[in-house]
Amino acid sequence: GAAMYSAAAPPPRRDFISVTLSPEEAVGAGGYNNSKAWRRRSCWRKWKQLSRLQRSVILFLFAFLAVCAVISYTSIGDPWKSLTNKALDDPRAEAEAPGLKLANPAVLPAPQKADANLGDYPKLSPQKPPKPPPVRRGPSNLQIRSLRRPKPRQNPSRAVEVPVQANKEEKTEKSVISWRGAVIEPDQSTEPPSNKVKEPEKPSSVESEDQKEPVPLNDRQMAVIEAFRHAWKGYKEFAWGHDELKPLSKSYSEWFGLGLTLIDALDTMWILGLKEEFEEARKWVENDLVFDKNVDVNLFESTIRILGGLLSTYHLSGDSLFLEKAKDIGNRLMPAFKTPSKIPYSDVNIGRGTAHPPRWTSDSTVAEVTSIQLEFRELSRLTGDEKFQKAVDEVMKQVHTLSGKNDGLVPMFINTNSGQFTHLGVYTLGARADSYYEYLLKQWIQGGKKENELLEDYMRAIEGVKKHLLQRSQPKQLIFVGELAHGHFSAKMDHLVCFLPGTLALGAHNGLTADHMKLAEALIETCYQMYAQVETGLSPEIVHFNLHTQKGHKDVEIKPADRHNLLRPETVESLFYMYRFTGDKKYQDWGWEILQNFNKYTRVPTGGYTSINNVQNPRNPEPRDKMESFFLGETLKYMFLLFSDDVDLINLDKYVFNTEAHPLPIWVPA
Ligand code: DMJ
Repeated sequence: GAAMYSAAAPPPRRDFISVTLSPEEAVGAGGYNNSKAWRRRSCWRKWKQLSRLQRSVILFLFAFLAVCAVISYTSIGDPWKSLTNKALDDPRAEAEAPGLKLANPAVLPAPQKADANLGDYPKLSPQKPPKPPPVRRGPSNLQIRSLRRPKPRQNPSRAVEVPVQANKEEKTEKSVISWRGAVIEPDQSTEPPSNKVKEPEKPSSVESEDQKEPVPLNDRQMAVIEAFRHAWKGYKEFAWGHDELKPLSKSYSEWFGLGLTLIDALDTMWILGLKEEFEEARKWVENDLVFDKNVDVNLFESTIRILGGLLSTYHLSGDSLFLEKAKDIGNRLMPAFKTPSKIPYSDVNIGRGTAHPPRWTSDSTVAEVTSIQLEFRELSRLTGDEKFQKAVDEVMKQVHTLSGKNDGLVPMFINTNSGQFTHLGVYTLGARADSYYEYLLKQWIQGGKKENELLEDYMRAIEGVKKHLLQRSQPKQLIFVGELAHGHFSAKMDHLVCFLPGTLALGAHNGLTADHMKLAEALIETCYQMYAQVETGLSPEIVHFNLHTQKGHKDVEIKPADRHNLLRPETVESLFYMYRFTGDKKYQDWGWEILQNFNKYTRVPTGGYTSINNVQNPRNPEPRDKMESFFLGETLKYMFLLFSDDVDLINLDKYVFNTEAHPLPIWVPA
């Protein structure tokens, strides 16, 4: 190649000849004047011919041009960037994609559809507590299908508009209610009721009934139906129309002589879909239930079981017979409120229209006078007669302002003359105080979450529980609710207290602090252990928790006087709420264990179930020969609801259960 080059090229210069040429270049070099090699050579030659100064000037110019090029490149990017910012500054863009502008614009691509990025940005409604996972797992409706009920005999939906006292006090402001960490979003609460009373709207469950697909019952629900039928068999055969079955002696006992078990069980039969049994019981109510009797009844017990049972059955069935009976008993109970203080007496003679306190005292029980409100308030709403509501609201108003509370915790007695608490200094969530706390929350829910005093009292009381009554047991560290007597803590807990986890969970579901749900979860575990740690797997009436580790000792200790079981509902009730709100199947499993143990130790072969005297002796639990009405009214009802996956089977956003498990409607705006 060098030879060919030298033949065609000008005389070589050493430094130049050293350039390596490919054959093609050589050809080109020989053949074409405008070849790259030639141009390169001539440029280089010219460069070499320049003076040092000239070269410096040229180099400077090159450098200057390079700087200009960089600057102009940057300014070419600017219109791109400003376009992006313009789009973000556009208020319409902001409206379409709120919050988008706050994102780092540097990383934004060209403007794009606003909602493409929205999923990444949480909506700003932080006051709503996170919803529990939906529990509905099967086809909806059960109640409806299972009701297999008669058509309502009378459509109760005609509106009668009458003013009601409590509604006059309504405050329509929609401010956020807040109490020491409890925040209730106004949107969550229902509209304040109008000041007109309505005949009941057809309950939603009844309305939608015919359109809903039947939900097949599962095996556990079938087992509850079987248990109910077995209990009913005994009642029907040996105690029909009487208060309680005595299943061993195949007879009955009377308390008020008003068919207590039959009335308490009416809505359970409805919910379980026991149409024939329901029809038969209805006939008894129509033909044989007479309140015009010279008999003393306990105001609280007859309100929660009879008035409550009749009202809920009326709502579920739409049958006006039950409303008529409810009005009758409601009116007959009113003399109880004629006291110097307006705090009602414990007993009423429903035939004579007279009332009196127990023989030995003029005191009433606090839980009793504060756990009749749901029923009387609903009776006012249904009848348009405000006297029922006025009477029970007056009690709450007085109790709200009374002294003698301890951080929201109330004593157990109240005097009907003075209207003051008595026997001060003893605080429990068990007998004589329990449902006071339950009804604070439930009245607030019933009335559409607008009666702030009720909520305040409830929240304060739960703080009081946390401050004074909670302790941990040994060895399992179970959180339990003890009692306080004149400053001394006692590790005693009634089974009755096991309503509390369910109530706390209901409050949390209605927007109260999530902290309540945590406590509910801890307490329901404790209530379950009150069954699981006992020989029969059934809880005694009262337990004492161990505060100190002792070798061979469980958390739960039982005193001989406390080892009976009355077939009470509270733990199963709370299991139902916990399952509804969490969907955690363990609660169903615990309830299933309890049902099996009731079957094992309390079932009487000839019909019925019985209370037992000794939960610690599986070989002889010592049957007591009595089936309490709440076993059918509450325990089996809550079992059935616990095993259901249908949240519309007594939807807890539409109904509130009274303390005897009778569902009453939550008041909705007119
Ligand atoms: C029922 O009558 C009610 O649940 C009441 O609130 C407490 N006692 C019994 C059930 O244990």
